[in-house]
Amino acid sequence: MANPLRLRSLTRIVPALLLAVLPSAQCGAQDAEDAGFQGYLQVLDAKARGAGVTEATIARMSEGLTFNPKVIALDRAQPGSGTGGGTPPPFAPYRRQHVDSSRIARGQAMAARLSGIIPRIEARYGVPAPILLAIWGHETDYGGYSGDFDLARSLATLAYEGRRRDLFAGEYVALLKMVDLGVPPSQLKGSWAGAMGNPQFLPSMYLRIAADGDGDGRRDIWNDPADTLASIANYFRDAGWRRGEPWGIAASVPQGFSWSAVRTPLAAPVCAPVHQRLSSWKTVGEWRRLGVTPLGSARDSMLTSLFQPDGPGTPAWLLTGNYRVILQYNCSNYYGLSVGLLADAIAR
Ligand SMILES: [Ca+2]
Repeated sequence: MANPLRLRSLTRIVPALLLAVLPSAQCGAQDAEDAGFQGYLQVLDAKARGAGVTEATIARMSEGLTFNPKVIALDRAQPGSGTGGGTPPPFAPYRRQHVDSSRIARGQAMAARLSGIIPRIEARYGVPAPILLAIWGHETDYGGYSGDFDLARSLATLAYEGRRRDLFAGEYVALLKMVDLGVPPSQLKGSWAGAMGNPQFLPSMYLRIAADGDGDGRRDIWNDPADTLASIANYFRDAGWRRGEPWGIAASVPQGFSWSAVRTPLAAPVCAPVHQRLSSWKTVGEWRRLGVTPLGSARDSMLTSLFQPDGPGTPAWLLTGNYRVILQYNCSNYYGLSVGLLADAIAR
């Protein structure tokens, strides 16, 4: 089973600027690439057949499919696939960009518009609606953009290129299974890395997690807000969101606080650099004894880790296990914090 943390990190929206600076197609090389690609499509077809996909769908989806060099260029431009390392950028500008007044207001307007269905979804999955809306707001700006790459073409190209062949071959087969389940192929557009719809699910995630929020028998994560929220909620419940627990709480850290004493001794099996920036786990009561004070009410027995992304004298947070669930959706501390803060602002 592919690791969902890595899957999520592939689905970031890459600035449109990048597209503008891609080299123009090198025709000879591309012809050779296309020939190899056409051969590889037969391998994918066989995999799909082995997984029980119908012949009609296999033929329909692979017909006329071509290699997409733009997808490979975008993949190679990803953070972590070459450049990177060094000091992390500051959080404050990220926060200003993602937790802005417009995104807050539109989240609140969406909450008001969906007030008829929200209580049912919250009761069923145990995840607060502001968290679901904040994810939706981060992923696609509440459906404002969800990508227009042809997903069959993107996934087959990434599988053919081979850096993560098993992962993307599996996603290609999952995409075909969606068609067998009745999802119209015209719907299958998304990010260059294969994420689609309001919650930016990969095909395997759609098959496993997408939910029917309005009970019409379809799981429409592209157009239906109820299905969108229920699907994100189902993801969170599945990832271990604890009902009734916050994601975190702002905290004040005393001057001269000794960070070295609270450094985490654990190396996370996945996404280690992200988890490494968070302190060891302590109860709120233990943090209080170290002089770290929650800025609001917090149960003394609640287990949290401390994070002060921009260093001494800047905002800090005590983060619960639910914060780590947000990281499972997209493994980035700034994403996680920004989702939590947007959710708090929407709830206000
Ligand atoms: Ca539905």
